Amino acid sequence: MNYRAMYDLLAEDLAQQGIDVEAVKARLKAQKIETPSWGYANSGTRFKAFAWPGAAVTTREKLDDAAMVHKMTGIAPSVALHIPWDKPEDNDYTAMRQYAEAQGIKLGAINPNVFQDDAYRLGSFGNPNPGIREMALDHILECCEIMTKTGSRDLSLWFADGTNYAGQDSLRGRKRRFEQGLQQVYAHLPAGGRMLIEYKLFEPAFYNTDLPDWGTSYAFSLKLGERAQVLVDLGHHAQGVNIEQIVAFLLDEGKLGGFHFNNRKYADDDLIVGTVNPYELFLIYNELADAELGASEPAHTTANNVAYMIDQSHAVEGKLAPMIYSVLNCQEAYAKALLVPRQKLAAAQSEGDVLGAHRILTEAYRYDVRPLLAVVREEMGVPIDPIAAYWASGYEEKIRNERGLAETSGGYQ
Ligand code: PSV
Ligand code: MN
Repeated sequence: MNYRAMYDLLAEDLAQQGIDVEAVKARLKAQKIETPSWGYANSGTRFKAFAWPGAAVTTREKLDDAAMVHKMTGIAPSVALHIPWDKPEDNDYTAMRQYAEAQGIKLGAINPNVFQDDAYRLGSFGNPNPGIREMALDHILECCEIMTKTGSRDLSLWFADGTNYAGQDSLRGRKRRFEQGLQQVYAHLPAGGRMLIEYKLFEPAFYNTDLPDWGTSYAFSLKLGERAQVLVDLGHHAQGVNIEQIVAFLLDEGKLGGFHFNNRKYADDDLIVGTVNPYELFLIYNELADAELGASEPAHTTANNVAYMIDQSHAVEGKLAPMIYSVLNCQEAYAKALLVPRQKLAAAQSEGDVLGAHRILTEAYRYDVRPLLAVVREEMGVPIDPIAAYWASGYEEKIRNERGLAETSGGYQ
């Protein structure tokens, strides 16, 4: 692809639309997507986990892989941790942080795990047994302390809580127990720390989940205070839900804290973002870009503090290449969103020009942004084609030879 010539044509066209291409490039260079430590380890469905040759087992290996994704893309500078999957045997999170920084990345959001222990069969914060609720609280408070050592801003909370049968437990009781648990955590957030509350419509509980939708997370975050915000995991909605509208609402209320990118064509959330519906991803980024660029508060401030994270652990398509692909899909969606001529769009909207407004938006989506991204990457000093560069780097063969086929996932060594 002669991307230079194509870029010149595109830049000329954008100038005519009144879009400052240098400002677009600056925003693209500042974009950040966090990758998950658990995305580099083996995983699968509840029927089978197919081991991938070279998949990471230790947290060091996961950090090495995340650093490689950052090296290829230039926009994945941090990695989310899952505790206890990433708990060091000696509890030395400072050493873990130093190791990550030596690889050129930072430690990101801390994800407590209150769903894997046998004690959590009937839930964590929702559990009818106060002793189990206490155990969950202790673990999450330990995670708050870990945040100070890892330098993490975000405590990312997801609960597997819920019930499977009508009458199994009191729905109002569970709601109140949750409220109490979250309040106790909120009171212990470290200075500068935030609490992100994730929701999921079903699974592993199927009659009800205690945090089933954005409205529930929003209501709790409102009661808790301004350091509690909502985390939108793209996989956790029913098929027809208009996610961009949820994003717009939360932005406007100053309550959008973060994303877990993936794809909702799965009964969980581990498919590469933007592979089935790149237009939807563009529409989500369009809301974000609109808030970022607009002067209206609190949407503007909120949009500039969103934690963009991937939550995918690929089962059949390898590990690093799909992670790079996911980062690039977010980059492409953001690039297109930045090309929307917002004044023109606002004018068409206020005139009630239904089709005109729709066309202005979709024309931006139809731009081929590959030449723009090639130039951005060239200027950032990262490979112009990150996927091809990854395959050519020899990294996949290296980890395959060094690590072999692991049966397990997890553990920091
Ligand atoms: C649950 O499905 C989830 O989306 C939560 O974010 C967890 O932290 C993550 O997956 C990994 O289990
Ligand atoms: Mn998630």
